[in-house]
Amino acid sequence: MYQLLIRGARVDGDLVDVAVADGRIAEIGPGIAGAAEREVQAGGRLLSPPFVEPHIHLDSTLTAGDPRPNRSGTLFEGIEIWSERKRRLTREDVISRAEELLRWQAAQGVLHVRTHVDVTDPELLALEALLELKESVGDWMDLQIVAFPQEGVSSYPGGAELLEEALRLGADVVGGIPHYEHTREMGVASVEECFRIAEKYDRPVDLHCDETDDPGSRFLEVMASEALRRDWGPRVTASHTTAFGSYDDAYAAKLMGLLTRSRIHFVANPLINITLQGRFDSYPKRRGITRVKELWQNGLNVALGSDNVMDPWYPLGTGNMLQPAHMAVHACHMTSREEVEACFSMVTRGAADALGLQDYGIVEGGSADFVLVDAPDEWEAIRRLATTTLVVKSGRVIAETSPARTSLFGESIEPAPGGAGSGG
Ligand code: 17E
Ligand code: FE2
Repeated sequence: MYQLLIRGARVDGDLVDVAVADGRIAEIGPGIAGAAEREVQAGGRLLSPPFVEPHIHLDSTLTAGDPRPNRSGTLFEGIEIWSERKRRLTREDVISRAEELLRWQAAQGVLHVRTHVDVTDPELLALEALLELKESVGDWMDLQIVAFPQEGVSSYPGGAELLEEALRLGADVVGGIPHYEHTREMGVASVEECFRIAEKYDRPVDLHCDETDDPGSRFLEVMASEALRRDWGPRVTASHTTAFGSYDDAYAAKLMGLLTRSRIHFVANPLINITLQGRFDSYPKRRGITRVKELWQNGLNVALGSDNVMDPWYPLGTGNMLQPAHMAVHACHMTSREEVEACFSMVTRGAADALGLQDYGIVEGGSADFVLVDAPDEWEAIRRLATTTLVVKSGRVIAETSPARTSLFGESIEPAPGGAGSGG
């Protein structure tokens, strides 16, 4: 007796059944015989490994408008507003908002989340709250916590000590923000300090890096060089790197050579990058997004994150990973079939790789973590911003959603005349 049997799902283009026993995938293949405690007719829907959120700020989520909206729409005003809101944080406030967002994400098929948490706070209150939350949601959500010094490592009084204390308390990843430090030299020093702490506590590094339109912001080269020197590429992530979209092509070509040798990971946050950047431009207005397409074409791993949901930096969002994927298709010119499929991978497999996840994917013997999406393939999932109808964690169905069904003049109508993915 299987725990769960999914019938007629699309896996890597094949129509198969997937049988689950003891929380693991027991068998994948056509027409599996046998009974199960629960059988689900997938109707040809895409069965994907779970969505992975590689970059979000759970300490600030669901505070939009409090104490005031971000009128300029810039990163800097967002940091000022957050700095005010931060003084009023309580353990209950952080836990309830962060948990609410994790529940939204789990309901939409996200089972792994890497959150940044601001540690430029002498009390480390949000960090302690999220460490507690990480334990209490562990049954259904795999949470990684990045110690993120929002107001600087070198520039904030005691910033380096607070960052190190966060690692001592149990943060999983070392964060940083070199472009926000007072001077170029302090930025370089902060990157070196982040790597020193990461080495000492044997933790990965994930820095907010060059999140600006200033083409003079060149800390990515410092990160890549530090990673290369230690042969640490796979445990280093450069988040945002929006200035890379403003570098001239001669410098970009040199940098790309260093990046491919370093093998570090990238996280772009297209919803937020396209909203926060370009705010100091008149026209033409820059897109303010890193070179997602070129990084991907050069074989580097790129993941896409939400970054923010309803906070001082971004007033919208639901935590649905198809939204940043959809935005990347547009803002990064990823419109061919292969490119759209790559954008889907950037919120699943690519994000899992950036987070260093083991035991991820639809394989016999692997953990039974997967989702059913109301579309026949990845292209259609993004095109339709399709509903995730079923979320399975360790063989247990934890969320179910009925997709919207529409009739026009009394007859049912689908957003996909012609069926599976006619585009590309
Ligand atoms: N803080 C920061 O420095 N950059 C961001 N994109 C967010 C917070 C959301
Ligand atoms: Fe961020």
